[in-house]
Amino acid sequence: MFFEDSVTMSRLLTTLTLVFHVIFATVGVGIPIMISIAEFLGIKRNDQHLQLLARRWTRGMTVTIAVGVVTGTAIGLQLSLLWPRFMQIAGNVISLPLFMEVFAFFFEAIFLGIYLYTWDRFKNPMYHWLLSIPVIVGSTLSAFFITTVNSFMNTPQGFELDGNTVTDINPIAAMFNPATPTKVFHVVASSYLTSAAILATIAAVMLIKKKGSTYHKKALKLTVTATFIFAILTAVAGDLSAKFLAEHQPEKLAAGEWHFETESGADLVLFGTLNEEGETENAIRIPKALSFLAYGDFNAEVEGLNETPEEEQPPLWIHYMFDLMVSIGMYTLGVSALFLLFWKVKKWNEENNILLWLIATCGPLSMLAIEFGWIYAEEGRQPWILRGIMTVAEGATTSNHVGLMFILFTALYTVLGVGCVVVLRKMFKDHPAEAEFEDRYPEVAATK
Ligand code: HEB
Ligand code: HEB
Repeated sequence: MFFEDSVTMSRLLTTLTLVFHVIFATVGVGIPIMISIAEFLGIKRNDQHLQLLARRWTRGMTVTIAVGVVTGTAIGLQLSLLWPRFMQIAGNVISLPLFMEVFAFFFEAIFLGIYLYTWDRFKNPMYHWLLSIPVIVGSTLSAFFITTVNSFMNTPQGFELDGNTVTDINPIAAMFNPATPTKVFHVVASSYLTSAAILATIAAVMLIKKKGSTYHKKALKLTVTATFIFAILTAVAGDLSAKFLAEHQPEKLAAGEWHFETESGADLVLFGTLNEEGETENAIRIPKALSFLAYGDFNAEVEGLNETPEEEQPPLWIHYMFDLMVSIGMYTLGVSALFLLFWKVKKWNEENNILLWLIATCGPLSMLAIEFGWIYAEEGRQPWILRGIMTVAEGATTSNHVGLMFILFTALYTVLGVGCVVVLRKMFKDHPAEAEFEDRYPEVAATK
């Protein structure tokens, strides 16, 4: 039974934990920059609505951070428990950034604490705004360090392997491996995008429910503009990631694109199905686009999956993960562009329900794209846990109690997830923005 197979169960438990953690990690990385932008513009334009936005977003973030810490700690624990042989090698080489992530987190947490408790304490509010910078730096560094670890799994370097012993360790070379630049860029950009999109969703939903006010209209404009900018950044980073794969992990790109034979001027295959002979059917083919995506040249040669030995090929279903991720990216870019366009042409945005609904879908879809992106990146590395060095099966524990752990952790995440939603809803429902605005800025509220 698969329930007793320790490799399968270890993979399932790790997947469950990461899928859950990444929701909170993404928000933890992206919301600080949105808070900072809102506060900065609020001070510059003397706009109390924007300042209130920053305050309320900060309050919400403290709740998601708490969950992020618990799930992050669960990952740390599980890494040693479930992947002891992997950690034996990786722990030696890559423990520096693993440790540094904890450091970055403390850095972020300390400044977030100061930020939270020093609103209205400075004569010049810009000093308070300055405190948001170390929060951004801390959370983005957190993503940087942890992503270097993941990059290392894809392109391991910075050590020699002599049987089972690791020698010649160079932690800096391990951290700055070939996968690091594109992965860090794409992870950070997509976290910013997703956070902006989620905040846009909230504003749009409030306006659809006609519970919206000036506060939510301003929130909508700010968050959709940010969504647009970060969607462009994410697309640029994604393009660079594909070029990285073409050079360093061709089998991941080939499996993701259903590109089986090496050829120049390779077509890009979108969606479709595979028949019994393993041929692609019902797909949209964009001539030569894969060559362009991979090398910026329509006639470049792209390595096919057939060059990789069969037992080292990633699963072919990751094709759908890639296509869905890219489609969502294009969708958020399109919707936010449409909104900005109409903003210039006509000021009927916040009353147009169709546009509001389109924006409302961007947040949840972006979060899905994050999950699809990680699944693509991780499944695309299979069967390796350390590409070319150790397979997932070799890295796993042989304990047969993982099944029980799986049940316990599922229960934990259910409680955390439900708790988080309940607390956030209570926090914001019981204290609507308009009421808080009137409390805080009675003179301004009276004139508007
Ligand atoms: Fe993590 C936490 C991010 C993965 C471990 N993270 C955390 C945080 C963040 C993050 C931001 C903080 C909290 C909040 O803010 O919310 N991560 C991240 C990302 C990723 C990750 C982006 C990718 C997916 N992690 C991870 C992994 C691991 C981890 C893989 C393992 C190793 N985390 C962690 C921990 C924690 C966290 C442990 C808690 C805190 C401390 O540091 O202690
Ligand atoms: Fe992404 C991953 C591309 C969009 C999120 N991506 C990934 C990859 C690639 C890509 C190639 C792999 C890498 C490696 O493995 O190294 N994308 C892309 C493109 C696009 C995109 C081309 C279009 C524009 N994404 C996107 C979006 C999102 C994302 C929209 C969200 C929001 N991704 C992602 C993630 C991941 C990916 C999270 C995982 C991590 C890495 O980087 O890897």
